Amino acid sequence: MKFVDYVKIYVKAGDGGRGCISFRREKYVPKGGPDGGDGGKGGDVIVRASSELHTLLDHKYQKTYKAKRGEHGKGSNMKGKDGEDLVIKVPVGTVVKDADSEEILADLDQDGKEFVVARGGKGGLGNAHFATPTNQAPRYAQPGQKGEEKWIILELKLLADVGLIGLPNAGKSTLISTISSARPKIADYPFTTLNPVLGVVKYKDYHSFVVADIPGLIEGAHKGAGLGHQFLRHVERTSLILHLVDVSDYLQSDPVKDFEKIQKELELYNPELINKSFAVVGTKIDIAYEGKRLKRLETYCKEKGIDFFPLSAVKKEGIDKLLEYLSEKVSKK
Ligand SMILES: Nc1nc2c(ncn2[C@@H]2O[C@H](COP(=O)(O)OP(=O)(O)OP(=O)(O)O)[C@@H](O)[C@H]2O)c(=O)[nH]1
Ligand SMILES: [Mg+2]
Repeated sequence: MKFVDYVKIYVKAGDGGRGCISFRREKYVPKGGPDGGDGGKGGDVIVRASSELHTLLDHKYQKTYKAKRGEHGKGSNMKGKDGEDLVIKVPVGTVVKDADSEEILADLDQDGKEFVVARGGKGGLGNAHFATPTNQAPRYAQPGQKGEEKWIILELKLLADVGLIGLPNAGKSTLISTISSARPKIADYPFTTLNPVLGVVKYKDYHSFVVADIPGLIEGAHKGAGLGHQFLRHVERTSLILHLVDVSDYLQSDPVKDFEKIQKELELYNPELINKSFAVVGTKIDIAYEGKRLKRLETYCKEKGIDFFPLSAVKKEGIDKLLEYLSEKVSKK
């Protein structure tokens, strides 16, 4: 299934129906009074969160949503039927924004939560409302009001407790596969994971929590390098970031520089991200024989007071310690 987490759509609520101009015509009643009915109300456009959906894909292809108009009023004081509301279903975690002002209109963070993005126009009053002692046969009725219309942005921000970030190949997908039932693709080339993947983690008697595997980041991601930083929006709502750094002997790079590069990208994307609580994970220690890079990162984290967890997802070393830490942290959020 394709993952789409950002769409811009156009919504138009239904116009109100026209009020009716009509006069009673009955046998033996020569001059009947006005009996024009009111127009019906136009349908609203409603955005509703549904746990059955996991992507905004449908809205990538359908861009325009129009609710039904209200019917016009009729004679004999008959009110026009209200237009039906139009419900746009979106995944839980979708934020609705006004496309022009970028103002957040609603945060649909629970199943069933909904928001009226465009209100239907009121129906016009029929001429029956306008009879006065001096004008008993008004030839006037109101038009219906226009339904609201606007461009809106739907942005899906996954609801996870812990976000896994790091350079491509750092071992994010391998870790989430080891600790949850999520099975993202794993391979020894960069950008294997193209979309965020969620996994539920349950450790001992602790409450379960949700981890998100975020596609790999590289230097310049904020300018669009690699897959860009577009997936970082999913990290914004996590309570904890786990920054994975490959410390194996197979890489030549300085692990501290690798770490700082990605921290810089986080900051450029949203300065609040680096104030979030986070911990560093040194991955692939089963192939850190000499352990120089591992030591370097470990020392750096110690100096900076950063929580550090060396582990091997493949050999399942260091996993319990990390899970205990995460379970504790997440339960205290
Ligand atoms: N020896 C060893 N190899 C590992 C370990 N964790 C991951 N790998 C290997 O490292 C490579 C990359 O792992 P992935 O889990 O796909 O890395 P990723 O961070 O998800 O990569 P992207 O999705 O491209 O960002 C794969 O070949 C894994 O088998 C580990 O603990 N030990
Ligand atoms: Mg991956």
